[in-house]
Amino acid sequence: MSEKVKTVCPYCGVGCGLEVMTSTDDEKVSIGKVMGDRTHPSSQGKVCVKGATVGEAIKKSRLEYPLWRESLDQEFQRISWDEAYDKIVNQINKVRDTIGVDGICMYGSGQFQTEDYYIAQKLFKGCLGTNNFDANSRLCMSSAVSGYVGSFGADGPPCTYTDLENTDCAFLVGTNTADCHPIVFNRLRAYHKKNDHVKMVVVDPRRTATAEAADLHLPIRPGTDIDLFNGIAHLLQKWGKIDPDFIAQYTDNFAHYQEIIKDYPPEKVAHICGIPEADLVSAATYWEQSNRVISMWSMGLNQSSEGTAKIRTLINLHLMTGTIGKEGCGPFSLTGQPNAMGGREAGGLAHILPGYRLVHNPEHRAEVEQLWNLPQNSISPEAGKTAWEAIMGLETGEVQFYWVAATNPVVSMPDLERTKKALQNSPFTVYQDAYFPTETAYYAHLVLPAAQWSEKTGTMTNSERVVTYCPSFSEPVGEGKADWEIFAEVGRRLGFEEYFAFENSAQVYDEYVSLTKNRPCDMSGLSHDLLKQAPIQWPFPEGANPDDKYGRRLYTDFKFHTPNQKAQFIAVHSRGLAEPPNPDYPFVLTIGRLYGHWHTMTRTGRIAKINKMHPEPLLEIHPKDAHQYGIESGDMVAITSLRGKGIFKALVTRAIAPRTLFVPMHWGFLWGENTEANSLSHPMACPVSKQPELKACAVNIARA
Ligand SMILES: Nc1nc2c(c(=O)[nH]1)N[C@H]1C(S)=C(S)[C@@H](COP(=O)(O)OP(=O)(O)OC[C@H]3O[C@@H](n4cnc5c(=O)[nH]c(N)nc54)[C@H](O)[C@@H]3O)O[C@H]1N2
Ligand SMILES: Nc1nc2c(c(=O)[nH]1)N[C@H]1C(S)=C(S)[C@@H](COP(=O)(O)OP(=O)(O)OC[C@H]3O[C@@H](n4cnc5c(=O)[nH]c(N)nc54)[C@H](O)[C@@H]3O)O[C@H]1N2
Ligand code: SF4
Ligand SMILES: [Mo]
Repeated sequence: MSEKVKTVCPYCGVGCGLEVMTSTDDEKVSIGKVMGDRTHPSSQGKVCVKGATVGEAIKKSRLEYPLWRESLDQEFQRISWDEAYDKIVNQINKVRDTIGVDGICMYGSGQFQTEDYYIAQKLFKGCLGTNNFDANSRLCMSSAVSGYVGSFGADGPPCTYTDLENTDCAFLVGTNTADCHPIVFNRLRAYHKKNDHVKMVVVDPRRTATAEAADLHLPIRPGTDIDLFNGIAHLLQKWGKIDPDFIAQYTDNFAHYQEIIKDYPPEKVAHICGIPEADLVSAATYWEQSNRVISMWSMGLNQSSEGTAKIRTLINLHLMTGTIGKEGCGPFSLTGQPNAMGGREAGGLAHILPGYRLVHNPEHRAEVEQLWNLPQNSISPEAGKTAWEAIMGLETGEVQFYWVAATNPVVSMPDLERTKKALQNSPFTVYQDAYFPTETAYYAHLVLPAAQWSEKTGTMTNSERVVTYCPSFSEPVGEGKADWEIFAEVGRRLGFEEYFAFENSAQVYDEYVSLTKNRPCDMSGLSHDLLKQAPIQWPFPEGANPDDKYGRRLYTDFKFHTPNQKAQFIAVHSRGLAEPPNPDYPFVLTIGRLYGHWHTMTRTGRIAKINKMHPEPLLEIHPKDAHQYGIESGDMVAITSLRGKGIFKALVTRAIAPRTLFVPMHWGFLWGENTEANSLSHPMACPVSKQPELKACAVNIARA
């Protein structure tokens, strides 16, 4: 028997709708062809190579049973779930009784479904009373979150993808959209091609596939985005292309900002950014001549030691020109992971709570305590440990129970050698993943088999706030369980039975959406039953019209979530890179992504078509630098930083700015020798968002 199932792609934050062909033989379901779902509003039937091939790796190399070892030098032994739960509960209780509950940490993921996220928050922040839940989104989206919160008073990307098809100018900064958000890029590109007046500007030190398609590419020096934005603002101000009514009625702090941007004449800015002055003027002219401007960004801005300030200075440009809350306008953060957005909504970072609430806000804590039926002051007023702070806690011994789920930090965390040492110091690491082995399994005491996409039911929210229902349509492999079920069972065994009395994920979802009521991300009108019919964009409060599912942007009334409802300008100068190039390490290394591979390759490394596309990681280097060091394409090059080293094959190319190098992040120690990019990177982070500067570290090179 064969069937067609609708779901969402489990890779990137574009959130493409998929139709998966399944066939059932002897009650065993196998996954067949995967196609785009034409009825999905976000993707309209399109998919990229990752979505199209996802079925091929779902059942390969899976972890089937819980495995345990007393210490990292021993072999794993199979144990039962009962034994695994006992070990977790015993260690949690031991840590609570000895060093206290803040010795317990979870490190989760934007690849959780919202239901997984929600149950983990309830267990950690509510029942246990520690905010030590952070996610890989700390390395990914946290600057976007704090940028929106700072400027608008709440998180939430205000745009919808339809704005891409109604703009006069798309301003893409620090995003290789063509490779990393391909279907969003296709929508924009098709519209751009059809409409001569529409401009596309790309700001990126590399000439990426995205930059190739642009009318104007600004290959700025890494880390000079704030200078560029302040420089554009300087010109707009000088030309009088600002919206004084909008500024007066709907914003604060413009006068201070005006003072700051005086310091940014074009000749100075062009020099700092390393671009021709004429190109800077062209970029500002596009803003000037366009009534509708949409900006898009991802890791080139977020992964920065001044990530929040970068995003807020970009938002400044929208505030001064009144390009927000209107069709074809707005500052649009592209989320990386399939459910990074759901994680934000459910409170899945160490400083936030479900429903876009903040740990530091006493009213927010009280509301959540009440909704959870917990005694007053159950939720700690202190933000928990961020991704990197938890690693530091393992180093010092402050963390004695470390639970990792749906992320592979032994590839993706900064300063990998230090990360590995810290993990070796961990008395108890639980690692919950679908695949085995992965690099992180080598550092775990207990590994738990997770059911993954296609094997568990839940929801995910994409970059434009569209929530899609993802049903289970095949059996978990071995004894794999949904993440939320594992968290709930641990909660029950810790004595919190009444808080985790859920029979299925639909019930979890019903409780979760009730916590969003009257919040900026109100989705209290959603349920699994409703979402089974079609994906729906939030806000979607109880009683919302079910026919009005898509195409709504935020802030159409220009009322923001700050106390006086006004958006806030920020007036700042750049502090530059945390680790600038210097005589010993004269290059800036930037680490990012390739079109075909997904992160640490647990799925895409097992797909023949994708491996053929990208057989190995290459080091991109400019011909001028290559010549100076006697390097030719194909030569092996040793890269060193203060923290570690790597050896990569060179690709000499003009697609990268001189004195800047690029390597992909994907190849951990299981997939290559000396190809761990993050052994070079550093953990220095934005002071507001605590997001590490994964996009830039100082390195030296030599022929290997
Ligand atoms: N194929 C593929 N797609 C993916 C993923 C994947 O693994 N593979 N992962 C998903 C996830 S989780 C994420 S977060 C997104 C990431 O999506 P992107 O952010 O688009 O991807 P990156 O390659 O990490 O970085 C984007 C660009 O930032 C540029 N950059 C570096 N430094 C600076 C700077 O100082 N200023 C500016 N303006 N630009 C700079 C880099 O040159 C790079 O081209 O992709 C998502 N989509
Ligand atoms: N230098 C540098 N470092 C970076 C970045 C960069 O640009 N430069 N990008 C950063 C960013 S933005 C991100 S998002 C991270 C990504 O880094 P990671 O999160 O480490 O990467 P993934 O390979 O996506 O890891 C997800 C894991 O979850 C497993 N998995 C999949 N589905 C499920 C499930 O349903 N349940 C469970 N329990 N497991 C599941 C997969 O097998 C995989 O092992 O890397 C960060 N690190
Ligand atoms: S663009 Fe993203 S969501 Fe769409 S198919 Fe590709 S990886 Fe999946
Ligand atoms: Mo990400």
